[in-house]
Amino acid sequence: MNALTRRGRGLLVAFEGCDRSGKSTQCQMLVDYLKSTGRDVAHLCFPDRTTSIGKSINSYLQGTTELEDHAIHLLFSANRWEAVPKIKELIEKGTLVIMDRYAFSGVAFTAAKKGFDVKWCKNPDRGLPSPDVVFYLDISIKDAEMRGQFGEERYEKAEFQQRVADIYKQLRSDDWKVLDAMRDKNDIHMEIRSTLLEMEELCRDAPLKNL
Ligand code: T5A
Ligand code: NA
Repeated sequence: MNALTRRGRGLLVAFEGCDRSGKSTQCQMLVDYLKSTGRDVAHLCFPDRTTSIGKSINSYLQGTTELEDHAIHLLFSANRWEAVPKIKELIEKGTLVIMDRYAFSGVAFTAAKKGFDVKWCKNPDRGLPSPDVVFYLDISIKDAEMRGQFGEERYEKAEFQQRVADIYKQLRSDDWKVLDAMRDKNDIHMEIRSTLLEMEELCRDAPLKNL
């Protein structure tokens, strides 16, 4: 039997990277592929702009409202915490949970602001389910800027994105798979697929950890 169709706990997978690195493209390709194999899969996005907290985040990102920097950081974290019961339930029933951004985005984007350190930024997310694997789409800010619509939302400025990239570098650990985001999207997808198979084999009998 293919490892991706075997029963057991689900796998928690996160995609991270600077804006326009191709996260949503790869999440969608992976979700479509897994569905085509008959696999039970859930696709989550953070921020989840559909909840009441998410609606406040959305208007902040679009520049319609202003929020104090600590306050918006806590809202991004709260927006993940409100999804935890669902994430745990999905993982327990064997679902592969694919997340477009997660806590590392929260840390990287706030710590890139003046007056914030990584340690403070990590605190509100402590205790969240830890992803089994983080796919980091690595792109230079110059290349990201060449892609569509860079510059429309609040954080989409080259200088700020460079600081975000520097913080992501500090956050990387051994469970991160760093992918060259400038390759053809199908090549990136194939690498993600094969890593996922390996990870599922490794994590099947281990409990989900916490951040
Ligand atoms: N944020 C988020 C915080 O500050 N704190 C937090 O806690 C969280 C969770 C919104 C903002 O919120 C911040 C970070 C963000 O600034 P979002 O909703 O994820 O986050 O942002 P979006 O604007 O939706 O998405 P991104 O800008 O991050 O883009 P993606 O998803 O990385 O890129 P994608 O897939 O949309 O692709 C961008 C373009 O590149 C092309 C695509 O077709 C598209 O045109 N492309 C490729 N081109 C060539 N080769 C490839 N391999 C390509 N892959 C994609
Ligand atoms: Na996206």
